[in-house]
Amino acid sequence: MKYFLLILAVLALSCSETIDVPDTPVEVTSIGPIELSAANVVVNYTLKDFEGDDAEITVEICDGASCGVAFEGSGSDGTLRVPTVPRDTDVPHVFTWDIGCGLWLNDERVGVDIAAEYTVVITPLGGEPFESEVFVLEDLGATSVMLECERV
Ligand SMILES: [Ca+2]
Repeated sequence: MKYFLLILAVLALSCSETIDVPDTPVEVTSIGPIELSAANVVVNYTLKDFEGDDAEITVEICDGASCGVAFEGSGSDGTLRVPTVPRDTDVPHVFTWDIGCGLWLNDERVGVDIAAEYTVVITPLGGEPFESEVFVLEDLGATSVMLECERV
């Protein structure tokens, strides 16, 4: 009996070791195309994770000087529990940015400039930031009329 318990203890120890397999962080593997749809900028992007873990992402809009968190619009895949299955493949997702509601910068909502050069930066929790090509809202077809926030 004593040996049996000893074997169980050894088995339990070796099992707990297998839990320490390192987790690979979620990767953003592409951003684009970036398009306009109604009052939203539609940001297509892909995520990849070796284990197929759900991702938590932060989506920021940067103008070269500062970055603010994009105000999420309708039809977006969200920023929490974003799926990355099938594992180890580029999984397509969509984030929609309500440009009328603008950005969160230092806990304040700030409006955007339709003529400014912006990039989208997506950062997965525990992973590396990925920056898009530069885009200009006006070039996507945005007008100043669209810069109204109906939800705040
Ligand atoms: Ca992972």
